[in-house]
Amino acid sequence: MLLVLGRNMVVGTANRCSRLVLRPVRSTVAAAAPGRYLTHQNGLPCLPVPPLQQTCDRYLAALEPILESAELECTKDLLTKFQSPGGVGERLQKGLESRARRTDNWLSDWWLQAAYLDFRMPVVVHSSPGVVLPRMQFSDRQGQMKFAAKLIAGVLDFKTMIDAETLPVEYLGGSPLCMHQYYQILSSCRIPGLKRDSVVNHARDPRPPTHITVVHNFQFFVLDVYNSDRTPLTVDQLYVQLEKIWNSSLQTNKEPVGILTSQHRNDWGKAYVNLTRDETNKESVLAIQKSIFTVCLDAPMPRVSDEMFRSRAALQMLHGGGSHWNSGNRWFDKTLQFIIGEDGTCGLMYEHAPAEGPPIVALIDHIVEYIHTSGMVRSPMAPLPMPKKLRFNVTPEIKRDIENAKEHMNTMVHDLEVRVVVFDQFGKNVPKAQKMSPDAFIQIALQLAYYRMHQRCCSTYESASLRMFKRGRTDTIRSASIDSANFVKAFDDPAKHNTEKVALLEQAVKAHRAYTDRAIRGQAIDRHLLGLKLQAIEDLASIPEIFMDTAYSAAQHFNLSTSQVPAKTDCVMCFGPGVPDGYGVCYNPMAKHINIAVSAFNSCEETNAAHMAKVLENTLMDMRKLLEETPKAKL
Ligand code: COA
Ligand code: HC5
Repeated sequence: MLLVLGRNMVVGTANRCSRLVLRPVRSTVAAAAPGRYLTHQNGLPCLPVPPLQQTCDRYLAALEPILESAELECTKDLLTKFQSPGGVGERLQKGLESRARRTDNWLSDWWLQAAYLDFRMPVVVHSSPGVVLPRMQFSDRQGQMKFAAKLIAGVLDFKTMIDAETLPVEYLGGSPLCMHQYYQILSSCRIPGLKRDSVVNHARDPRPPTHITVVHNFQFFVLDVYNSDRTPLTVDQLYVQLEKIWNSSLQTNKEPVGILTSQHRNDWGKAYVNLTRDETNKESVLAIQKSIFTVCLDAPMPRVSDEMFRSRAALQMLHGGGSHWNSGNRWFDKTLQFIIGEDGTCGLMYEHAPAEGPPIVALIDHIVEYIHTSGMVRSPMAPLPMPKKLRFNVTPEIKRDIENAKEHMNTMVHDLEVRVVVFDQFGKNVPKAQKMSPDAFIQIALQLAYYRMHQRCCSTYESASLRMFKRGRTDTIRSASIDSANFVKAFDDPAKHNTEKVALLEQAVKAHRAYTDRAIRGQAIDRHLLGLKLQAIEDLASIPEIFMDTAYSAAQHFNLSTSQVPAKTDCVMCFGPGVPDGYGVCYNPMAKHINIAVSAFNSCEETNAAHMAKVLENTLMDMRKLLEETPKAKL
């Protein structure tokens, strides 16, 4: 079973370019046997600290397309001063280098704090991504529960590999990747604090959890998913247990205690203290936090056209539709929440602190394969105990916190617009045929689409994996470059010849791919700059001027926040914009089509997700047309 399902984990084949690849399990189960995990991890290189001058030079180049020249001159002076011999930069760089010698990864703990645990905005919309699976073939309650049972069995099957440390090692650009994140996604949960959050992981407890939590009609249940002989419950057994849960949570008037987790983190931190003062509540919260994962059996959502189905599903994954729909049917702090509706909607949302998208997507690919290969095998039905309902005592104060959370959630729901499109004109095939990196091609199309809508270039974030390094997370590929700016300004200029436009496109794509290669090898600028800033906070009485500069805030104001998350499954991932006047764009490029989700805030006059999605589709087609109609310039 492990081998068959394991083989399905292959998400690509080794190639000369950088792409996440799970090595076929037949050869790697042996290589990744228990105990080998640590050997593998210990063999990974440590994240380097890039040279100071290199980062300063590249930072200046990255500012060029997004700043006016007068501002740029001012920043240039600040940078010269910063990196002068014996100056502040040198001192901080030495501090960072020393930190790198003392730790496995000079960045990862800082990154976890700065990007997640210190971030006080709600995790809903502002941090937690969603994954929308293709619409499943069920349209009633029985179908919903049968599917949930299979999904749970699929996750438990994946967990067997995690527990046995036999997960195949992933590769990127020919290099083995850090597998640490896979061990962080089950049995873990975020916990709110008054000023800073934390994450707990119970997977390595002396008695690791054997239960999941199931939530239906805002009521939480503990479902033990292992038999007394430690074998996982069969799909059949799980189905019977889910029916019991369903039938004992038919009331629809329960207080949505889970909606508290959607609040601003400081508010939730205060409400948490209040909630957990009561012993029963404390035990219930602990049971959710410790559970292996959560399954949300959602109430039906408003019907929409087939065209809008995935967009509505994306919203259901990101926020649940508001307090009148499914937003109370969640525990947003839970690392993994699978969400299943009655009408074939399914997907998940995950709390981002412990891991990036790729491990989550590998799990999804595994579950989908599992669901297709496993039937409802009838197993002998020894009676199982009734899943335990988690009780909450709701005092007037808690009730008030819930009402505040509901109101705030509904404001967020009204503000978020998401448009999912399946761009079906081409996928990775067309850029590959043009000898271009598909990811770079899509990123440059995004640059052009933004320029067409807003008549300017903007600071752009694309996630790059740092998992070539021990405990690596991400760095930023700044897709707005001098080369992309030259291209987007020329594209709609009738005075320019097509051969020139093609040459500029080729140059922009090449430059993007080169940036990507530097980023995944730990030579990008954003995390280094963050490290220098945090080192300054630790070492100095004042923050260096380069971080107080308006150029620095402009560079951090990512109007385009983007990420490629490839999957074998025909799914789409989504997340909210990074800034009030920005877009969140997540895409899954398949061989012949691209699934794209674009988000924006309704409260911002200038942005419009549906319009951006349309412009992006047109732009992709225009770029192909240009390439196909223009004879290549002789170089
Ligand atoms: N000519 C022909 N083919 C090319 C090519 C070229 N010039 N350049 C690349 N290709 C091919 C590659 O070989 C690869 O082939 P495959 O489909 O057989 O695997 C394919 O095109 C894709 O390569 P490319 O589009 O260049 O992108 P990538 O797969 O290397 O991905 C990143 C780039 C930045 C997405 C990747 O490096 C990364 O970091 N991924 C992780 C991102 C992440 O963590 N996201 C989630 C954050 S929560
Ligand atoms: C299920 C996949 C979700 C992708 C989420 C993602 O890309 O998060 C980025 C993480 C990072 O460190 O780059 C952050 N981003 C949403 C701002 C792009």
